[in-house]
Amino acid sequence: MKKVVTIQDISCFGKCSLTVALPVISAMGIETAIIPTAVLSTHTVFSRFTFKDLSDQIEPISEHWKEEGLAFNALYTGYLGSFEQIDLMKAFFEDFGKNTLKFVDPAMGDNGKLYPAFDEAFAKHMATLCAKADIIDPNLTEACFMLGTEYKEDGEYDEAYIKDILIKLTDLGAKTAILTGVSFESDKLGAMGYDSEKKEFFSYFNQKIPAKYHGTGDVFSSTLVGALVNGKDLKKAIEIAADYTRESILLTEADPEKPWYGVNFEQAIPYLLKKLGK
Ligand code: PXL
Repeated sequence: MKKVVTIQDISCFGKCSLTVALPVISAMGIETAIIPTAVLSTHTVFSRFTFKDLSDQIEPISEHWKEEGLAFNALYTGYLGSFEQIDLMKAFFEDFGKNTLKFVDPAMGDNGKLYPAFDEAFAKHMATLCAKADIIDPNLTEACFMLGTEYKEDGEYDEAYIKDILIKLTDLGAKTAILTGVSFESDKLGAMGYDSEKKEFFSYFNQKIPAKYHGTGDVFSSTLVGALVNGKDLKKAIEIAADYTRESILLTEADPEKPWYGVNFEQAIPYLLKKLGK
């Protein structure tokens, strides 16, 4: 059985990070190990969330795993809470990253703003972890903060702006960069990527739903990792991830209670497995 390890916080309520990655990757038929970096009562967009840092557990867990000789088909990092955790991830990549997909989702912000816990210096430090990855998938906000580039809203940018950002992202050191939440036409949304080894751009767009929900980046990244580990090529994996994320948003919009804090990825799992050919 293929094995992924994902390293991010556990927000006990709110549907993001590990409470998305664990069920989604498991549903895709992959054993999913985790290292929780922190425990929060909710994600940080709720007010008054509790926060217990678990950074001091990362090294002992990884030391134990080294003694056990564990190995993974992919290492996937998401939301990280401190400079120290970013450095711990670099060490983890050194220890477990040989001949293994190293995937970094530099989850730090959206809609032109960083999440409450972060500032520009943190984004610059996250860029140093992106440098060690095979694939990174920031949204435009995260990319702009990491690069110190001007952020533009949908409708204000063109393909040349996105391509320039993609090249600069791979110049940080990652082989492939994928920008999520890209929209060149008002009714289309998707992702554009750049493979710096093949010097090739690629993209996938689907019908845009005019709604913003929390945790969609985590649904997208988890699905992308799951699809890649299932042997899909990058373009197909992006299509699966984008369509599953869209389906999760559609189901959320159809829910009379319409939670604002996360998407209905759970009831879209049959759709995901069909797309995956399972
Ligand atoms: O969805 C990204 C995410 C993950 N973890 C925590 C968050 C967020 C976004 O706000 O607050 C704790």
